[in-house]
Amino acid sequence: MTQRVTVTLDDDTAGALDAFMARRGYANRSEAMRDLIHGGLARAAEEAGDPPGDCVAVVSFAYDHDERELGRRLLDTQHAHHEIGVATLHAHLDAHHCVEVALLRGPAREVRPFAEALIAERGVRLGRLNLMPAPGGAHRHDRGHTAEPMA
Ligand code: NI
Repeated sequence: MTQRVTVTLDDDTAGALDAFMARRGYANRSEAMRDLIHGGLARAAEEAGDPPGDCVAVVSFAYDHDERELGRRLLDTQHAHHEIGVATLHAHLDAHHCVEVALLRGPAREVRPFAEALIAERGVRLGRLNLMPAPGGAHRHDRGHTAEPMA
């Protein structure tokens, strides 16, 4: 189901919208405005607090491979939170610089502090956290709880 909403924009705002669409490659205004509305609503939801159920989070950051013990500290921190880590992508950008993307899933009260701690590590730069409610809501954390012990 969709609804048609008519919006009146002053010329400056319409011009800014057209410039935004040109920069991002949008073909029509409805699509651009939908994305802008979704972005604004997501920010508003974030200001209102984290979702009560599970969330999915993408943490991205860059760091200097030469920073003393940093790679090791990041790895240790992630192992200590293995139950909310889903996947990690690491790329060696050049001889010194790494970029990492960690995908997390779990209760926001666990995911957010962990993500913020990663970003706050000394030597970590350009840290960004994108946290969203998990599609499908709560998720049973049965990994590691129901598995038979390894022989
Ligand atoms: Ni690397």
